[in-house]
Amino acid sequence: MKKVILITGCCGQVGSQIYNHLVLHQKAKVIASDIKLSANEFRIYEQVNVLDYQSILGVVRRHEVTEIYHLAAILSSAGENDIERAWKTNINGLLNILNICRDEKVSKLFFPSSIAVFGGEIKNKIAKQTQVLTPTTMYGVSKAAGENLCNYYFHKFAVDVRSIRYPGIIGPQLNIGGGTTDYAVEIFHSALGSGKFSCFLSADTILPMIYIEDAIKATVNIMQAPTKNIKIRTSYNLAGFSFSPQMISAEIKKIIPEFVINYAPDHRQAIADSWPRYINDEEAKKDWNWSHSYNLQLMVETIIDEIKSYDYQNSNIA
Ligand code: AKB
Repeated sequence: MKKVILITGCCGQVGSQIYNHLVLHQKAKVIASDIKLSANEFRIYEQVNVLDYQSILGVVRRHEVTEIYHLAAILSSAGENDIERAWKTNINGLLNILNICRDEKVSKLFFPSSIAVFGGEIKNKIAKQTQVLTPTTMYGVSKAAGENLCNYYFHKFAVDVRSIRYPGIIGPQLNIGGGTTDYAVEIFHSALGSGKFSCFLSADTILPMIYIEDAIKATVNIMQAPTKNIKIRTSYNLAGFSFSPQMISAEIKKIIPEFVINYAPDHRQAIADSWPRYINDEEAKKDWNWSHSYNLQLMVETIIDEIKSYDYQNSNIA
């Protein structure tokens, strides 16, 4: 059977890069979709609102979709501005996708969860796989519920759904929005533009992060792993490396010595403070052989080189 992959939320940071990766590396027809009216950068594009069951069903049937990467979501900071919209998009959207996977025999589904599922008391600020989930944002609440929904559909209806708790994903592309970790993307564009950056988190706020290439590698790896290796059907912890605004600005200054950062924490500080600083991802390492390749220094060097060589301000996609 021919592999046909549908990506929802394809205009976003992760969707656009997964699209690039799958188009380049897999023998598959890849269909990009998003709520936006049109997106010329994709070969096959469908405008889809994940809350519109019939329109997703139409796309899945028309293209005979065999796998879905469901990336459409409202992130942590944006979600707090309209909690009902965040809940509906993140949960009703997922439910539509899960039902379609079950009924249309879509063979695999990827669901991104997040470090935002954590909150409250976390010993030494290191989140274990089995951490009790007490999220502090509607995004985190919806992702924690989404993980359980996925687990339920796997056990009840045999939907082969695989999931990762993404740390903050950092890359050169500017198509981010609504996240608490967005500062660590914006900082590069300011450093290379005006040379100044006003950071909305305090200097010492350490958060778990990952370079986008590693995040894409993890996503593809978990989707390709043999079914028997996927022991966790809620969501796997995933770690790259952890850093604070002060630490990343020190790395940037090694390359751009005149760079100036100042700190003006806003409402996102409380969200960041509720998250762990470090992630224990032993299960992902053990079950599907996960390891990350980038550290802070390599990521900073790579992103600065990439931004210098490409006009990201005017493009959604590399
Ligand atoms: C956010 O900041 O909301 C996201 C996330 C950590 O899931 N980047």
